[in-house]
Amino acid sequence: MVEAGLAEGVISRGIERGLLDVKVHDLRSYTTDRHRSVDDVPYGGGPGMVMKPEPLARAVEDIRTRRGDPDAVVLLSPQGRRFTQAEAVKMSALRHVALLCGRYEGMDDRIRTLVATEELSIGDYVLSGGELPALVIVDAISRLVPGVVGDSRSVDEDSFSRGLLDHPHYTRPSEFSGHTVPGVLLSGHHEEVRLWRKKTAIRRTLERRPELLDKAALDDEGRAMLDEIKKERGAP
Ligand code: JBZ
Repeated sequence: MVEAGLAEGVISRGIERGLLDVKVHDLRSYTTDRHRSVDDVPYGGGPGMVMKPEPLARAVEDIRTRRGDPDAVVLLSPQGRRFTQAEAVKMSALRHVALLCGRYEGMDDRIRTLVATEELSIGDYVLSGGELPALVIVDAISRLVPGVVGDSRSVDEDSFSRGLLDHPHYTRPSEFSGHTVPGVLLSGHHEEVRLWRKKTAIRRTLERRPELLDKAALDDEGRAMLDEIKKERGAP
């Protein structure tokens, strides 16, 4: 699952260009028993299986030996703090990150206390393992590595780097199914386009994710736009 995700899109381009180096470790190759078991029954009983600590600990030891000490050993788990764009920015400055993916009902907690340096979750929904969260994190970090995304202006303009939702986008044709493109975008007036995009981004954020506006660093112009939008909408 992880190899398939790494072989596509932005991540695979970053790897091809030598800007990223991602290695997947199969926990079964760190087992010693005949059945190559990575899980066992839970102490205390109950349904489901728990990941054994030894294969994970040996895998991280192998990483330390072959590739040097990681700057962070991140355990992916629903109990972790939320992975946000701010976390992605911090992690993109690190040289070497190990991501530990669980399967089954969970992991022996001694991996968290003895091996991991952080615990992260990508969001509040039930997943069957940490592999997709790990890919999400690799994708978010990779696009912040200089050169991975062709045009760095796209990265700077990405919705959450400004703390706001994105403005609407349009391309040709100018009329589709009876719906036209906002005239300002066809006008060629760059300053008016800039103002329209900024205001629609703020309006959408207010309508859909108002809590983001509390943290967004709006400049004087943005705050004036927000006041205007609130006036246009009438009493809250
Ligand atoms: C995550 C058992 O392994 C899991 C299961 C669910 C899960 C993770 C790992 S990481 N959910 C999340 O990021 O929310």
